[in-house]
Amino acid sequence: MSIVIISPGRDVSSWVKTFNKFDPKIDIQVFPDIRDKESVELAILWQHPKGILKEFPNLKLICSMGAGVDHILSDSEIPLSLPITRIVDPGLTIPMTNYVVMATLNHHRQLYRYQSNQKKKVWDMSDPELETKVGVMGVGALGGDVIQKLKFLGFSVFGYGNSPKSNTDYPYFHGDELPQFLNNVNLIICMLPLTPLTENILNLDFFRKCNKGTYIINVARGNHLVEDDLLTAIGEGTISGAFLDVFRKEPLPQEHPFWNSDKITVTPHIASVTNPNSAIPQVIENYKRIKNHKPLLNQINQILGY
Ligand code: OXD
Repeated sequence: MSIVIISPGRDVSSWVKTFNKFDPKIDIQVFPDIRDKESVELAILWQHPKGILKEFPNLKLICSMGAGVDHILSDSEIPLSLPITRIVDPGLTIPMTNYVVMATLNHHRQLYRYQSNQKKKVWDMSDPELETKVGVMGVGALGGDVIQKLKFLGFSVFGYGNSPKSNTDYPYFHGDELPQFLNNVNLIICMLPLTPLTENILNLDFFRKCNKGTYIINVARGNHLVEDDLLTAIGEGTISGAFLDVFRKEPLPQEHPFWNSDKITVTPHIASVTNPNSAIPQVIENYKRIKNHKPLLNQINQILGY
């Protein structure tokens, strides 16, 4: 009985060490050095080679190494009968919220304007706060925390998601209520799961429905954003700028226009990085649960895609 970690190109030695620390009896194999495919019952994945899971005939559970599962669901050869879990962990949630709060405050308090004024030795006290009404798209574990912390800081916050929700302590819109949601906000934080419904959602048509000068923060997936459309929308003034942590192609290619845009801030997909120490206990717990036929923690719905 063993666990396989498949995450090509990523150093997973800290994962192996941490598994050993929590439970030295668990046998861990790391792709591509697989000793015994038959013994593998649990696969931990990040950007695995598509189709590879059929090489493990006794697989019972798939775990994402992170919060997102789009990288797993894009493998059409994964049977629907195989349960998939994701990581939900304060070690992911708190850094994500801190990142989003930083990006929101930078925009609201115009840090860039003061940095540029300092270089020019300009003392300009006008308009020290931009009126900021925040819209959070995706109100799950991560988005929900962002909403509460931004509300605590005094922002007006609106939520948007796929399904109806009642009893939220913030105005919530769903499905085709997108235009009403956009009407209320001028800073949009994309925290949606990537599914066929949300892919390319941040496109020119979307931007043109936004209030003029809306600011975009994307910490979800690069494929939510049509990158050329963002540049067009910034060029025409519909969108004032963007703070982006995720891109269609990562690392962001050297020749990409985002690097040189003074309206776009680029960070290298670091908003929230899974910490094996806080994430592995739930993987071990699920490993035990699957053996004992108990309900799993943080299992996703393969049809909904999150
Ligand atoms: C994740 C990520 O899904 O790091 O956790 O993007």
